[in-house]
Amino acid sequence: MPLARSMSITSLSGMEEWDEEFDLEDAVLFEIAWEVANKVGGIYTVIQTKARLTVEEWGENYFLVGPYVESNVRTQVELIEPTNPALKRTIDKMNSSGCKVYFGRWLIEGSPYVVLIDVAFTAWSLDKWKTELWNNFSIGVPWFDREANDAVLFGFLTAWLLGEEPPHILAHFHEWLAGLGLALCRQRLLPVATIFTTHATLLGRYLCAGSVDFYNNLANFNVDKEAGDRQIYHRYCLERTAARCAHVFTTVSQITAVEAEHLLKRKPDIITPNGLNVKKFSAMHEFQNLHAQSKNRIQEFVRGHFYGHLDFNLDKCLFLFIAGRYEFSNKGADIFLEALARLNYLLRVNHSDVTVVAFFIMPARTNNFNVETLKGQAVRKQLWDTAHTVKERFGKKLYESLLIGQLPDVSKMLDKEDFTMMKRAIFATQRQCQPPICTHNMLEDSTDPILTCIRRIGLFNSSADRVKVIFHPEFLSSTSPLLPMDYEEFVRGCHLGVFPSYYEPWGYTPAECTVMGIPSISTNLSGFGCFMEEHIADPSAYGIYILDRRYRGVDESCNQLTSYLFQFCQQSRRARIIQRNRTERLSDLLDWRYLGRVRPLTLARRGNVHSSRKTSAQGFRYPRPASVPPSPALSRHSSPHHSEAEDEDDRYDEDEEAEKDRLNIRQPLALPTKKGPLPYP
Ligand code: G6P
Ligand code: 1S3
Repeated sequence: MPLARSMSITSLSGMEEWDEEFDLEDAVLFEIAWEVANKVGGIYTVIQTKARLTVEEWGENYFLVGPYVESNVRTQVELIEPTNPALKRTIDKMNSSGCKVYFGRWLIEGSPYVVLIDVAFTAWSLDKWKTELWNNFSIGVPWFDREANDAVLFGFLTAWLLGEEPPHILAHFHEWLAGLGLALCRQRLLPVATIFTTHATLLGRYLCAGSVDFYNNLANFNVDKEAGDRQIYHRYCLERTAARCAHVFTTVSQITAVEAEHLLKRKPDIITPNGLNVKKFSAMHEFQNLHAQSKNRIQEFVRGHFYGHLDFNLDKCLFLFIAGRYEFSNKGADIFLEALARLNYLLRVNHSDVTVVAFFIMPARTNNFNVETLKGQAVRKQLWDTAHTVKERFGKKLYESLLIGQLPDVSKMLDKEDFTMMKRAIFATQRQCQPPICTHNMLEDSTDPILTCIRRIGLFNSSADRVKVIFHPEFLSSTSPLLPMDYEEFVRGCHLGVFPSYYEPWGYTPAECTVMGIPSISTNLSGFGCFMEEHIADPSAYGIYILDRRYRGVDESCNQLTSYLFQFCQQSRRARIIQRNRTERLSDLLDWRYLGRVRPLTLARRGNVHSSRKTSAQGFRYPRPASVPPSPALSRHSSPHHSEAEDEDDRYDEDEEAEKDRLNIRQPLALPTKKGPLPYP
């Protein structure tokens, strides 16, 4: 039986002495994760956004520990000599014993120190450490699981780093990939106070991705068998060991706490919702301007992508998107596509003049952009250049005519050459095929879940379709030749983020939308959705739509999603602007500064908590916007239902509305001083 199962979590071996001598000045905080300076998923965002505040709090005594990945280090890390003498001695010793450990500053806000471990360099120890893992924990890791092998190397090297010359150490480990280091600290009786945060359970992720009624069967799963059936038993053991051994076990949402209790067999001691590093603009209109600027850039891309088929009004075009790790059903891409097909039907039968372009930003295996997509942008550029050249020539003739005191003969301003140039450019826009769905050449095109679903529902970007789909199977980058925007710019330019996840412990994507003032759809199975439902009286009035995936069947949820989307498409521009203002006002709620980060010191001082399972924001509730009339019949602005005509005699002035809301909301949220009270009672 793995040690974790038999080890009592209250046996805080090695900690008693540490607790007695505890002095804040001496304490050093290590935060250990595979995603330190290494973007894989959401944990990167947690650590990166929290860094500035943690550095403010811990100063020179804060160190992040992650894997050494050369390409990341070249672009994100400045390597320097270790600043802490004890840590320097440890790193020197490890390096002279056949390891490669680097020290540097991660070039993000707060510039935290990072210790980066080259696990591959120590692969020669793998067999020895696996034997030790088996002897001490009864966990056997198969040779072919590269990720688990890395986790073993990373775990032993982390424990070596922490155990060599331990000062008063608090070590916060994230997710199973980093968890073995924690278990080793406990097994070796190191005087290290440990915290383990799970951001998703392995089994939860795997079970949800299959055809399992997950939430109704949480208590009934035979966890060992389920893990074995999916060939992840060894990974599961590593995860469960870390959760069981930690002095303090945390997770990011209530829903994942329940999941962890059943699947990892330990109830989290505290729930720590994820925050963001929110930057507020001094003027409200500033983020609205940014929306307009970014939207223009997306429109440019769309002009190129749909060249030859631009038979829709871009001014009446709404940009929707889903983004994240490519887990087709876990992230709800399946029901989003189905709802888009239904929306397409509704917009068509209602003769709507709105066109929806839905972007899917989910990385998959590709061998680069496809020719047709690149050609689209080239054609657009050529048209732009042609228009520019003709404009220059036109301007020159006009100028010369004015110089000699004559009004120009407009019919002669464009000559044959100009017309030939323009005709040639127009001919180049002719196209025999439909605008592509996918921007890249997919390696698994015929089996790809998004493409397969699109083939089934028939959303092929045809002229008659009011809903167009663009699948960009790569994360966005400002250096892309196709869509040169980074993710933040892209989100700002969109109208609605759609994240109908089935499995989502937290869900950063809708949170990021919120702080940028972009409405979003999440679900009551996501940590974020539940958190917002708990803390906001009328979430949809703030542009936070929460889909019911908990108590409804898939088809019903899909209908609800379709109705949210259809209602959103019926909003006037004015209503969208007001809604964005409201959404943006929620950003304080998601700021690390007010969200009460995991205070490792407090947790560690408690040694171990007797499970209270509280969230740091418990009790607080955002009121509905003052300007939303209480009766649903009058509540036009809180509901996207109302029509353009209704807007004509709109009695809400945007500024007046903002002022009412400010008086209602800002007051209770008067921001606390650093040491002052949190806005949550
Ligand atoms: C922002 C800009 C406005 C623009 C509007 C477009 O609010 O400040 O100038 O008209 O965005 O909103 P829409 O929802 O149509 O993209
Ligand atoms: C996980 O990343 P994911 O997208 O694989 O951790 C994130 C940070 O806690 C969380 O937001 C997300 O729901 C989890 O799924």
